[in-house]
Amino acid sequence: MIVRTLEEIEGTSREVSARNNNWVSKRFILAEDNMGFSFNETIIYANTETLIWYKNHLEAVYCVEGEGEIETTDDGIVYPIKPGTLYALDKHDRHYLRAYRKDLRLLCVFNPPLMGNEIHDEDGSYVKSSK
Ligand code: 9YT
Repeated sequence: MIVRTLEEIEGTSREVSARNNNWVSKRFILAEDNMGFSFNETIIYANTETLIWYKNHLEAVYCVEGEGEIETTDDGIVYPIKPGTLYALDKHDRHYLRAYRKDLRLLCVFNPPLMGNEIHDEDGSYVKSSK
């Protein structure tokens, strides 16, 4: 059984910030936990826009706080995000993630699981994990 709290994660290597400081991710479950997925709480800071393209991962995202939108770059469709909304990047969809005037608090599941130290590279992806 694994039991972890936010307080235990904050200030450790499981708390990872974006290079541009658009987000912080608290990584509850990682590849090393051998669950087959990873599970994070991510705060997307208010009034930010982040280009994301997970070429090597699938991600499901559930919003529990805040308001924002995603815009898929292939077709320009904008999907509003508010508490209770889930989106799943089942086609490795390249997209902009925007938080409006309040921080977005998102619960994120990745398959394959994150190793732990991933931050977005210049095109918004994470490198392929070795697991
Ligand atoms: C929603 C999203 O992908 N935000 C970027 C951070 C990512 N969730 C992570 O690494 O935890």
